[in-house]
Amino acid sequence: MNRDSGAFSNAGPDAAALRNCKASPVGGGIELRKTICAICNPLSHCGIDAYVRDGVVIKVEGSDNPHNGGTLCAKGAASRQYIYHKDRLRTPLLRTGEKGSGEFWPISWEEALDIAAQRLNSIKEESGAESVAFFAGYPKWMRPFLKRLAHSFGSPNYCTESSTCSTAAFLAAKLNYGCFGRPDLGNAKCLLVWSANPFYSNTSMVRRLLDARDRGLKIIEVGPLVTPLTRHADVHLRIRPGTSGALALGMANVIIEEELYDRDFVENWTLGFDDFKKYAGNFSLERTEAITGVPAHLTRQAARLYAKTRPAALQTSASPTVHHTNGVQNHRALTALIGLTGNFDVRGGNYVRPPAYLYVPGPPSTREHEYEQSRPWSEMAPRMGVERFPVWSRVIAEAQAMHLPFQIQTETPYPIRSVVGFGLNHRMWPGCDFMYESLKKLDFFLQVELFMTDTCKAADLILPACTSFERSELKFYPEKFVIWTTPVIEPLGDSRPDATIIFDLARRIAPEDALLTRGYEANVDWILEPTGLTVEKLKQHPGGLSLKDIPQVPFRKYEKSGFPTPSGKMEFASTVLREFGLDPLPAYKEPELGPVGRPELLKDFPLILTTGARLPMFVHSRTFRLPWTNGLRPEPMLDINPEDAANRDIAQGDTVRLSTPRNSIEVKANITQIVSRGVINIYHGYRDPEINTLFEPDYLDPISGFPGFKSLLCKVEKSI
Ligand SMILES: Nc1nc2c(c(=O)[nH]1)N[C@H]1C(S)=C(S)[C@@H](COP(=O)(O)OP(=O)(O)OC[C@H]3O[C@@H](n4cnc5c(=O)[nH]c(N)nc54)[C@H](O)[C@@H]3O)O[C@H]1N2
Ligand SMILES: Nc1nc2c(c(=O)[nH]1)N[C@H]1C(S)=C(S)[C@@H](COP(=O)(O)OP(=O)(O)OC[C@H]3O[C@@H](n4cnc5c(=O)[nH]c(N)nc54)[C@H](O)[C@@H]3O)O[C@H]1N2
Ligand code: SF4
Ligand SMILES: [Mo]
Repeated sequence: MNRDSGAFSNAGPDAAALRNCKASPVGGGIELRKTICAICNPLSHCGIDAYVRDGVVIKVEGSDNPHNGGTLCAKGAASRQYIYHKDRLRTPLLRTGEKGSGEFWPISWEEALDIAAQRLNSIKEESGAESVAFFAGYPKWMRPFLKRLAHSFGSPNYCTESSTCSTAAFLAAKLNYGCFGRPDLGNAKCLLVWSANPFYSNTSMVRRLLDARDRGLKIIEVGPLVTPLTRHADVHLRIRPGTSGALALGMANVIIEEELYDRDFVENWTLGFDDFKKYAGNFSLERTEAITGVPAHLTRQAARLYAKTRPAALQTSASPTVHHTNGVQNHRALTALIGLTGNFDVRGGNYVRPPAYLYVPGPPSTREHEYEQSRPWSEMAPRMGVERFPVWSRVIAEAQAMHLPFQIQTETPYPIRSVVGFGLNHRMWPGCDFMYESLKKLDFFLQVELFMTDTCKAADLILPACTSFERSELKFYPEKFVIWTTPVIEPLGDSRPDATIIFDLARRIAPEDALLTRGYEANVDWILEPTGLTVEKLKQHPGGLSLKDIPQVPFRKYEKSGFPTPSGKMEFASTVLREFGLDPLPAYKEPELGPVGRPELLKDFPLILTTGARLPMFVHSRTFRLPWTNGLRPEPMLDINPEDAANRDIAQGDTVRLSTPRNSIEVKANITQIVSRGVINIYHGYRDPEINTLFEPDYLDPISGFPGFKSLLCKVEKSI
């Protein structure tokens, strides 16, 4: 297929050409300094050339970092607006008014750290260390240090934004395989993209994807929305939100019936295949079509294409398939297709590589996970939510943050009296008003943030953090590249890097941890030890270092050591789920508040709401405040199909009321074919209206605790 030469063109400059075409003059007091952008996720973190004059960033460009090769997205291009925004916190602030009033008084760092230590240590003494929860929001770079701090303080309650992102997908993959394999895109001949839209959510992958397409890669896309990927796809399976499990079982049924599966792998390396085969047999193409809305012939075509084109890889997403009340089982069903077709840990399939650092696959491997867990679980109180989400607690080494507001409110089995939040955004939670009220109930809420957000207003003490431009951090890239960044400017005002704050707190609240008290760089050196790298060595390469002579990780590692599951095999029938009395097969259940799950609601709420499909210019709550990015969509909008709009007399740009059984909000209508009839799509994270008030706080998958953000009955009416 010919690629358009428009917005998604792959014709990026190579590194040498890039160096020659730099427009910005260097000299005359302008210096070029290298750093990374950390506005979006750690699989991106593009290299940046920052032009600095008189200690101020005056311009940014994409650097020759092999990951982004000179490119930046709209958000990264707006970095100056992010760094210098008027809402940036510049000094520690102590609450003086009522909680929520936003009245604070500036104090010094010494005072602030002493107050924090005094409050945290006395709550620990009175109620136990577990009554302090530590939380990291979407920012991730401080996580290993924060987790260690929590454990060394004595609290098992370290949790993160990943309680709504990626971890449920990881959990599902772990139940099936014990580990997780990413697509080996460079060698795949077919890519099954199951609910991911890299054109918006992972732009640095797009060049590689289009290169592979030029080499003849077949693409199958699964997802309810039309995306920029759709025009590159050979088949698009446009499912009803929340029905991935049924579609995957329907595809598995075709693959098994037509004997397209990998008999050798299935016979030697799997557990529960016969039961799986029998169960999948219930998902005839007709029944699958009735559930998912995908025409039978397309499901068959996709199943054949994926199973017959070897090797084939599955690209899953961190969130859309698990943002449902049936998410884990759906995700298990679709990742089962990898083993069924013999594409697990093979060249061009889903390739398992040990983690390097912070979600980036290696090699080399660091000691990140060993570092984080400074105290065994057995020496701490049970984690919050362990009874409610026992499977999560067995498999995932964090607490489930969706339970946090419940335990603050009920104080059962023990009270949570304090939260130490790094970038905590209450609007991330379903029923975010309930989360906000819960935060206000705390005895001591310490928030470390870049900006004065609404969540900050519920805090007792706010500490100002700084951006990636103002700090040093360790960053590995899958392209065998590593960088220890040097701050390109001084931290704004009195702000400090999160890591500095953590190590300063550690000296006051975890003084017996001999490693933590040695400070940031010594801790990074400890983590780096198996790689042979040190911070000192990395400092000699301020632009980053290419890692040479790293041996290739072998394929089919299970042939040597088995799968890291209880049975040592890939588990179509999960031993862990069986142990907890749950269905061991990836059984399909309807989304709870869906047209089949709750037919009695259909009369009043006839549409299906899916929230949070990514937009290229926004990252959750972060970039709404930047003029360049916000200018691309100045007002919140919901996407509605032309027929649904016409039936409701709604015209483009009309103000409409979007309601669920819990709440309703007003927003503008965007009439578009990207959603099918019956589906409403809206971005999340807006300050006003608050999308997540539409969800009950307990609208959660009982296995993972993940919110059902992407399937919920709703209605839309024209506002009068
Ligand atoms: N309805 C709906 N809700 C969703 C989703 C959805 O699809 N639909 N998606 C879910 C998913 S997958 C995710 S990942 C979450 C997003 O989770 P959130 O944690 O809400 O993400 P952000 O808004 O990006 O970041 C939170 C805060 O971190 C602050 N911050 C940024 N950088 C730093 C830093 O370096 N240090 C510190 N201390 N703070 C910093 C930002 O200013 C921001 O206020 O939302 C979830 N919520
Ligand atoms: N620009 C930008 N990039 C981001 C982020 C951001 O906020 N902005 N957030 C980052 C984060 S935290 C995450 S988790 C990732 C997520 O990013 P992606 O993995 O790309 O996920 P989405 O864009 O939410 O959704 C991708 C597609 O999933 C499909 N989908 C929606 N509902 C369903 C469903 O019920 N079933 C199936 N099978 N498919 C469905 C839709 O068709 C949608 O186009 O993006 C990361 N990158
Ligand atoms: S926001 Fe854009 S420039 Fe920054 S890391 Fe993400 S993709 Fe790269
Ligand atoms: Mo996410």
